[in-house]
Amino acid sequence: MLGEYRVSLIMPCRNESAHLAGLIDEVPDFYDEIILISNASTDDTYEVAKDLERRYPKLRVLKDDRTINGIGYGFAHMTGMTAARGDLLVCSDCDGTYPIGDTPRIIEEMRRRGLEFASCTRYPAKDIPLKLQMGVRTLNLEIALLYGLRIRDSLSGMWVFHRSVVPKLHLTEGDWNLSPQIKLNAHRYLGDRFGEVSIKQRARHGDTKQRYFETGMRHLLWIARNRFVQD
Ligand SMILES: Nc1nc2c(ncn2[C@@H]2O[C@H](COP(=O)(O)OP(=O)(O)OP(=O)(O)O)[C@@H](O)[C@H]2O)c(=O)[nH]1
Ligand SMILES: [Mg+2]
Repeated sequence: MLGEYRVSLIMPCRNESAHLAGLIDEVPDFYDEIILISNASTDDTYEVAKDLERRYPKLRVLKDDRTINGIGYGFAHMTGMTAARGDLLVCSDCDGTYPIGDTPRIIEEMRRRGLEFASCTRYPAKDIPLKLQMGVRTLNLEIALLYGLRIRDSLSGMWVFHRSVVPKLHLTEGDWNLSPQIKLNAHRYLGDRFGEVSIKQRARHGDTKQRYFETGMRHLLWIARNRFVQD
């Protein structure tokens, strides 16, 4: 609990079995439930998570193996949001990069600024590789030009929001494009009640499997197409 709020942590995971136990062990006590959604894992992520579920009463392990071009990040998040029972939802990667312990500070800032949805921005940051920074900046610029929305981190994977907001977000994207979609729709449907809150990213547990260039190009095209199909 945080004040009057029950808090759910939602984390999609694919092939993260090696560090799941450490990650779950470090989840702060204020979370009332932890929802892990394995998606098309080819290692023993699901089995390891199910084993942890027996030891951690707050942990709920789900499976959603739907994919688009091999990716199911968006499907996993949507499944997690539907299953969540908390008043406040915190979505994050399960690779240790996002500071899930910062939620009390983030909620305090949301309260102060009257936000219903906070996207947690990693930028400006000096320690993120330049090629990733350039990719995110390019997408930020595209969003500013096409949608008139000035945003610092179009690809942040950590969001904090009230559960009542979920139906207003009109999420549909099952692949990585859920990430820009959730921010664009939050801005579109919530207006000033959407905002960014600063966080500091940490080093990833395990090796990355992300295809940065390919994923970036898919985002670039999706953001443009979405602008012209949405009205
Ligand atoms: N459900 C689902 N989750 C995925 C998929 N690919 C990766 N994930 C998970 O989604 C989160 C984000 O994926 P990452 O591989 O960390 O991608 P990234 O954050 O863009 O890149 P790095 O952190 O630099 O590797 C992680 O928790 C992954 O385990 C997928 O296709 N489906
Ligand atoms: Mg990550």
